Amino acid sequence: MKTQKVVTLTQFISEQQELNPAATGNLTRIFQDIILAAKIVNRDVRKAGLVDILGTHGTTNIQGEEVKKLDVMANEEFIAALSLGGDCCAIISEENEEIIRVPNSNRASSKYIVAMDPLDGSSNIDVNASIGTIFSIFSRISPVSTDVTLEDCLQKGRNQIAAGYIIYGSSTMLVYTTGQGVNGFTLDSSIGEFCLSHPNITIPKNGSIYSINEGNSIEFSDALNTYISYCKESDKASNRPYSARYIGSFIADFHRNLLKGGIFIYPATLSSPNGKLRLMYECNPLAFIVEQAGGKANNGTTNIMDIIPKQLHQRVPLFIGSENMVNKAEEICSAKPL
Ligand code: AHM
Ligand code: MG
Repeated sequence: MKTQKVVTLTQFISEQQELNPAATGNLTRIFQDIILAAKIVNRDVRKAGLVDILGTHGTTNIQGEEVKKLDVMANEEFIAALSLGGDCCAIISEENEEIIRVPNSNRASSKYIVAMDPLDGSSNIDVNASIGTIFSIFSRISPVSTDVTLEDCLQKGRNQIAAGYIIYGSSTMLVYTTGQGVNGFTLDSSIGEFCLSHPNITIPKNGSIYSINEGNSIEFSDALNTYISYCKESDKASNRPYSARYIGSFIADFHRNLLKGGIFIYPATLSSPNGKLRLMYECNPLAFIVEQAGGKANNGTTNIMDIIPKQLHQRVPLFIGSENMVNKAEEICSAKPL
């Protein structure tokens, strides 16, 4: 019987590091922190359906401990793992208004800043749909011996050193890039390891899925509604009409479109002119991944990773996915802007 070689995420990262003579190993260590937190959050997410049995948020469970909401728990797990590791000096989290400055992060290796959405799509927990963690890693600009500044944290997406996400779906996967392609690892819970399952992920240049909350179309620009009508037209050559697929959990919608080809849009609307999704820890990391996979992400006109952030929790409109689909949406939308 032929046995297949299993490559774990830890092995894969170490091998990648050995190929890079300039690597110091610090990034590898920060990944270890993220992997540990991901496994803990995965364990908690898998117990989500038992919340009613074990206690709900604000109550105590059968062990007499206070039960926290899953997104609060995930935030605490990631902050704890990143703070203990010693290579991260600051964290930007969707759950925290301010920069989290990691105490005692004055080691020479403590140069990384991590921006994260610890549990995206958390409104889907109650209905057992996929949710995810998104992360983006970049280096501070100021010297390590000084306090981390706002300028260190407000860097454009082009400066990302690594980015990734964990999807807690029918299986749990970690997908990441360090700028040398995109690889996906599935958690084998029997051995507690993420194993390489999706090497060198590429997104098809053309897809046949469009993902947008069309219920808001009364608030969309005329140009965007023209693009949506385009998606529904019949044209065999371009695979139209496209299929509409929208779960309302960004990672789940993104992951499907990454593997199958498609476009995800969270646009500007009349009541939310900057859209809903956050630049630093939702749009930038997935823009890095999609670009590394051969796709594209913009805000309708500008590449997401070229946007200079002005605020930690800044929102931006987002068009992301298969390159030709994003180009077409841009072409139609730029003809008739909002
Ligand atoms: P969250 O960070 O509060 O979970 O919100 C982000 C989520 C995304 O996962 C998803 O794409 C979007 O909100 C769905 O929004 P809407 O319900 O407006 O379509
Ligand atoms: Mg979110």
